[in-house]
Amino acid sequence: MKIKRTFLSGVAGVTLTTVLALSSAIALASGTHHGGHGEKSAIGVPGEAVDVTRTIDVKMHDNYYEPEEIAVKKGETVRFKIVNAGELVHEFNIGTAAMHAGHQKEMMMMMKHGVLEADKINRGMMKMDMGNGKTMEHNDPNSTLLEPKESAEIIWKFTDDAELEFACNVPGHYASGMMGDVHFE
Ligand SMILES: [Cu+2]
Repeated sequence: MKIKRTFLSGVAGVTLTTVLALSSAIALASGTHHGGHGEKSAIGVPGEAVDVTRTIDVKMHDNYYEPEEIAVKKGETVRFKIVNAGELVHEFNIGTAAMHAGHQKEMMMMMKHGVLEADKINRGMMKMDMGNGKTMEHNDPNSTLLEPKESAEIIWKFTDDAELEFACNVPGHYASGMMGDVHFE
């Protein structure tokens, strides 16, 4: 995906249609490489409590995770116990680099609309229609967004050994290094 971004910025003069056609061809190629039908399925699926074989404690600080990296096995169901030990809002989100990049834009909008503040989440506002039939609700099973001192659990089944990262997409946090790799053993 880093290659794609560089590619896009390098061909600013080419028509948008051409760029889109080329970049989707690249996306398809990398999707095939990971053996999945699109990135969404490759990141895994929400897990069942009965299948949990391991618990990983994750502490979120300003602005880094403890641990910095995570190792899992393909097919494993992991319970993540996530605590926000920092003084800022943080997110724990399992996805690909491209998914995180997309989510960062959404979070930027949330901050712009006052839904998200540096140390506060205005959850009531998340249900508001943004005028396009969409809300800014954040209840995806692969992520949790927490205020300072809040905690949450995510049970996740890693179905594919895709190139995954856990990351915080609160504006500025990913760029300052609040992300880590998911390694497959
Ligand atoms: Cu953060």
